[in-house]
Order: sequence, then structure tokens, then C-alpha cells
Amino acid sequence: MSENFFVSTVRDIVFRFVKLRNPHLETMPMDYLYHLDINVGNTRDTSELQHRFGDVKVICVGGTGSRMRQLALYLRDVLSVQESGDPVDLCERGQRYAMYKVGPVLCVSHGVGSSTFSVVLHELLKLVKYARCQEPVIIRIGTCGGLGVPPGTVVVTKNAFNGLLRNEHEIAILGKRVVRPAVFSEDVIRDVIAFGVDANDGFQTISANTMGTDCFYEGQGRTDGAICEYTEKDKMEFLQKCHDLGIRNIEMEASMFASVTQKVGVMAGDVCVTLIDRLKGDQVTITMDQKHEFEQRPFLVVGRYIKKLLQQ
Ligand code: R2B
Ligand code: URA
Repeated sequence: MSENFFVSTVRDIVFRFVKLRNPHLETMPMDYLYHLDINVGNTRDTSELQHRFGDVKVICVGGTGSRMRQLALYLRDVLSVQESGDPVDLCERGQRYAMYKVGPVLCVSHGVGSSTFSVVLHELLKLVKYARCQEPVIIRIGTCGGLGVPPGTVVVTKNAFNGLLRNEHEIAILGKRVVRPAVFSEDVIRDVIAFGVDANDGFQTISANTMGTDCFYEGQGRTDGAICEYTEKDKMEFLQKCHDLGIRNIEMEASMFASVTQKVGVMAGDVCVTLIDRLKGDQVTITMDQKHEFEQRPFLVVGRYIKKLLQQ
């Protein structure tokens, strides 16, 4: 083991920098975070990125750019960040994802589903490594379908199940199935509930299991997609099986998100609001006003959590 390797390992441990699980990165002289349009440049000297992003403690991710912009404005207030004017989209030129920075918090969009989310997640993890962020936490703020809970309930994911009802994430790598566990950090779940929930919120926040599927329609047992080869009874049996496993919400990212962050040892959590009770139907029929009101709920919970986290 070379001295440099030893010194850099000790430094990473002491400062709690992010260590990724890719030895090839250590030998790459240059890097470019293509979908974010962030040029790392020389990987041996990332001082510019450290200057721009080194203070980041929390990365909030969510489906749409407009919701992440709203979140950025909301967090300005909650965290008393003295900024005015329109939040600037730092990734606008990449035209794929939106990124806003509010003090030590990034708010980044991830699109729909694990495939678009995993692209930005890999690049965000490289960003926090190059910027030498110390022990960052990644929180997904999303929407979902509920299972036996009233619409508008906020669910903090405990275990993430995939569409095969396994508490793992499955991915094809070099033509082979690779299966990895999908568990979120217990500290994050505990703290989001402890610091984020207020008895006077007027809605329920629970911690429960989540199913993350690769398809909104057949993958979530809907009968209203373009294809459906099962009966209403088959669907209800499946949803009941999910419920029996402690699953209380269904979305499209949880298992990938849990497995990737767990693999690299970055703390993460998934906080979603239910838009529908799937035991009662398939179509999301709430009004846009109601949807926007529901979408504020995870903001409230996560806003309080972040505020407390930054005070520690
Ligand atoms: C919840 O909502 C989206 C699908 O409508 C997807 O991103 C998810 O997980
Ligand atoms: N998002 C999902 O993935 N499923 C739903 O039922 C609602 C939102």
C-alpha cells in the first residue's frame, strides 16, 4: 500500500468524505458529469468544485424540475437563506435535469422511474465525492400510490421492495443479473420522523415499507394501462399481498435508490405523499389543487428534518 493511498484513506475517514465503489475513478485524469453538464476537469485538482459544492450537506431529489424549484424557494424561508430573485437552475444547459442550490442544500429533479433517476444519482454521487462533501444525506421527496392509507398520507420508507416483492434491487450488468439489498439508513428514517413530524400537521406521517416498480401500469397492478392480462381479482390479491408485507406505498424509484446509496455508504431516505389509495382504485383523480397541496406535505416534514440536521 503506497503512502499516498494510506494518507488519502485516513483523510477520507476523518473528514467523512464519500468513498465510491469504483477503482477506475482513481485512474481517470478527467471527468465530465454529462447529464448535469458539470465539468469536473482535472480529477487531481477539484478545488473549483469544492468551492462551488463542498458545503453541500443534503441533496433533495424529486421527480420534476418545477417541484424542485418550489422546494428551493420553500427551503430559503425555512433555512433563512438570504437570497432573493429566481433560483438559478445550475444544470439548465444539460437540458435533462434541474438543480437548485439553497445554502448547503441541493434540490435536483430525477424524472420518472429508476432508469432516469439512476443516471442522475450516479452523477450526484460523483459530484459529492469530487467536491469533498462531508457525510451528505440524500432525500427523495416524491409522490406515490398508497395502500390502505388515506390519500395525503406521508410515508417514510423503511424497506424497499421491488416489483417481484423482494427487498432488493435487480439490475442487468455485463449480461448478468446482479441483485443488491435495498435498505435505507435507519438513522435517517428515525430522524425524519422525530424532527419532521408535528402533531398539528393535520395529516399522517408513517414509516412503512415501499414497493418501487419499473412500470406505473402493469408493474403496479393497474388494470387501466394499454396492456393488462390479469383480472381485477388477481390485482386485488397482489395488492393484498403487498399490504401483508407491510407495504403502504407504491412508487417507481425506492429499490434502486436504496440499493445504490447503501452500496456506496451514503445515507438516504425516501419521503413520499400518497395521491390515491390503490385498494380503492387505479386512476389518480385528485384535482391539481389538491395534488399541489399534498405535494407540500413532504416539504414540511423534510424541511423540519433538514433544519434540525443542519443545527447539529
Ligand atoms: C411516483 O410518481 C411518478 C409516476 O407518476 C414516479 O416518479 C413515482 O415514483
Ligand atoms: N406514483 C406512482 O408511482 N404510483 C401511483 O399510484 C401514484 C404516483
